[in-house]
Amino acid sequence: MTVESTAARKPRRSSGTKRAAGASTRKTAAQSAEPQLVQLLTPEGDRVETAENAEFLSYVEDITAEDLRGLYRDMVLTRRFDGEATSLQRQGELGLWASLLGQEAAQIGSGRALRDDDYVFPTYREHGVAWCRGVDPTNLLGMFRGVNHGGWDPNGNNFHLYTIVIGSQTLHATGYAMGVAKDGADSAVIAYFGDGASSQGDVNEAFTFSAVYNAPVVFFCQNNQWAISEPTERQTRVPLYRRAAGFGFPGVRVDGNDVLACLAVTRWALERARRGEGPTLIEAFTYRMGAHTTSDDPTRYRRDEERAAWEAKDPIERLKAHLLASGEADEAFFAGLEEESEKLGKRVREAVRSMPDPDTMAIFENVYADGHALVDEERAQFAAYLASFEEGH
Ligand SMILES: Cc1ncc(C[n+]2csc(CCOP(=O)(O)OP(=O)(O)O)c2C)c(N)n1
Ligand SMILES: [Mg+2]
Repeated sequence: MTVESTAARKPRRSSGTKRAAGASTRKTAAQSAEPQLVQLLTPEGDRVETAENAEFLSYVEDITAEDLRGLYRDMVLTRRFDGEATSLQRQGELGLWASLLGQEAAQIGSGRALRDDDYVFPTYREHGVAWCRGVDPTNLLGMFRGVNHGGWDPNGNNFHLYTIVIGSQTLHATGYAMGVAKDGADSAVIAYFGDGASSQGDVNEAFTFSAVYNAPVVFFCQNNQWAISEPTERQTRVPLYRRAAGFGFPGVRVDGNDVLACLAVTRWALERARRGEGPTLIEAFTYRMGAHTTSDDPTRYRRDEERAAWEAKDPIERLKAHLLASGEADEAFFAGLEEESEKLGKRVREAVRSMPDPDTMAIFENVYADGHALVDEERAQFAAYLASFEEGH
C-alpha cells in the first residue's frame, strides 16, 4: 500500500458516501522504504488483483467491459486530437502546442473519476481532462492559435481556463475548495500540476492552506519526469507523493500509464474530500513522450533509450492488450474507432483553419472590469501606431 496517511480527522460531513474510510486511515511504509506504485493493469495488459490492491480495486469493481472500451476510446481520441494539434503547429496554424502524448491514462483515468459538479483547475496540458469534461477539443486551440485568451466558459463544464503560470492554479483550487466547504456542498475540486510545479511556492502554500482548512481538494501531480529540460531529480530528494506527509495529508503514487489505477485512486481521493477528510496528493508516475512544447527539442537533454523504455509502458497499448486478451473488444470495435478518429482529425483541422482572426484592438478588452487609465493610454498609442501605416509613414 502506498498511502502515507496522517491522523484520522473529524469528517466535515458524515453522510453521503457508501464506502468505509479504509485506505484513508492506513499507515504505511517508513520514509526509507522503496516507493510503491498502485497498479491494476500491467504494461502487458494483465489485471493485478492482489490483496495489497484490494482497497483500490473496490473503487473500480463496477467497471464493465463497456466502460473499459469507453476509457480506451477516450484515450485514442485524445491522442488523435493531440497529434493533429502538433501537426497543425508544424503547418503554421498554431503558434505553440503542449502535447499530452504518453499522459492519456493519467488524464482520462482521473477525468472520468469526476462528477459533473466537481471543479477542475488544469495546467496547459490537460487536453484529456478537458475531453472528459465535455469541452469541445477545438475550443482548446484558440489560445494556441492566438485568437482568444481561453476559448470556453469555465462554469459551463466546471473546467477552469488553462493556466500557464506554473502552480498558481493549485492556490485557486484550494480557495475554491474552501468555498465549496463553506457552501456545505459535497462536490470536490481537483488541481492538476506537474513535477516541476511541485517546487513552486504557490503549490506548497496550497498544500498548507488546504491541510489546515481541511479543503475538499485533490492535488493531481503528473510526474512526467521532466520540467522542460530539468529531470525530477532536480525537484526533489524524496518521491513526490511523500511530500504530502509533511503537510499532514495522505499521498499516493499511482502508475500514471494505467488508466484503471488512475480512475480508482482518484475516485478514492475524491471520496475522501467529499467525506470531509481534506486534501490528498496523487502522484501519477508517467512520462512526457514528446517535447515539452513544439518550441522544445528534447534530444538536446535526454537519451532516446529513456523514451524507448517508457514506450513499452504505453497506456493505450496496455489497455488494448487487455481488451484483446479478455475478448472484451473485437476488431470491429477497433476499426470503428479508427474511423471515428479520422473524422475527429478532419473536424479539428477544419475548425482551426476557419477560426476568425480577432479585431486587432480586442487585446485591450477585458483587462480590467472597470477600465484603467494605463490601458486607455496603451490603446490610444497602439491605434496611432496602426494608423501610421495607413498614412504611408
Ligand atoms: C511561474 C512560472 N515559472 C516558469 C514558467 C516557465 N515554464 C513553463 S512550463 C515549465 C515547466 C513545468 O514543468 P512541470 O510542472 O513538470 O509540468 P510539465 O510541463 O512537465 O507538464 C516552466 C518552468 C512559467 N510558465 N511560470
Ligand atoms: Mg513535468
